[in-house]
Amino acid sequence: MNLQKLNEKFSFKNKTGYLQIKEGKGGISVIEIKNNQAAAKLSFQGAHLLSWIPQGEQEVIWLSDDARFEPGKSVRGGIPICWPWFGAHKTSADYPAHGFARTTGWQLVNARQLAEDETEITFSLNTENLSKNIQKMWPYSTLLEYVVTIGKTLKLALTTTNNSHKKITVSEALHTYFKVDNVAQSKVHGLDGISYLDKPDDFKRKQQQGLIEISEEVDRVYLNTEEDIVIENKNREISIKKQGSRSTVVWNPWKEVADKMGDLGEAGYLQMLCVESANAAENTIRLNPGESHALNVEMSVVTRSMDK
Ligand code: TA6
Repeated sequence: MNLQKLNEKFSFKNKTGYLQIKEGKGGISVIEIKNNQAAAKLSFQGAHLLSWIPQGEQEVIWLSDDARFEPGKSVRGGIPICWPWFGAHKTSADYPAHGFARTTGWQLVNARQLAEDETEITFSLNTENLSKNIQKMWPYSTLLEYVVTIGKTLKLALTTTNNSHKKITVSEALHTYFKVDNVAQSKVHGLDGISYLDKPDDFKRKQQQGLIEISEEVDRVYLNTEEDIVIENKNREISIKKQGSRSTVVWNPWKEVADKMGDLGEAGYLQMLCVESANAAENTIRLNPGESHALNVEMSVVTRSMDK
């Protein structure tokens, strides 16, 4: 559907806010949303949330200054949807890391204002409608629905429905890049005592001792945990609550890896911290024909005045 038709169908503007659809960088359509509680931006490619600014707060989501917006290319920052596999594909090294959902065009199904003045966006991705190349990688008819509710909190609901006649296994992550003043002064609460796979140390299984602090590359898949997470950074706390997610991934590339990646911008790695609500490794999801699974996340932010 072209921009004009999309706006005829979904855009609105009233005293409490607006929703409009514009052509973004790389010719990729972007939804811009504003209501009394927050502002947000989402890309049609990957149903990729690019920005969320609650009223009275600073931007919560980090987006690289050097992010590349090209059809089929993943964007460095925001909330990429890793699906139907997390990380490298188990058997085919030439398949895209983190699956194909984040680099594919999604359908906008609905956009509406809710009673509490939040804005609810619904995207869907039906693998039956995707390219032959993707269907070769994923030959199972699967429907993905993603409902994003933008307000004082940010609610994300990613639901996978197996419409095929075979059992499917899915690993997934809402790969959120949070914006922090200085990652070296951040503390991640909620994972003390939890086992994790330590990617930089050959995925060795270890146990978290206390808070997570970042002073080098950190790339860990915490397992069998539904714990709430709090990212503490200077005078701001970002809270992440989840349901239907048994893994939490914590990642910061630090300087050497960031420089090699080439799209994190000048010292961008110091302003970002990924805390990802996921189902990965031994927490992979198995769905029989007709079954569904929902991964739900709700984020909120509190900024304390510095003079306390
Ligand atoms: O979630 C952490 C991670 O798996 C890291 O290992 C790193 O690869 C990161 O995702 C970014 O992956 P991408 O494919 O977006 O460059």
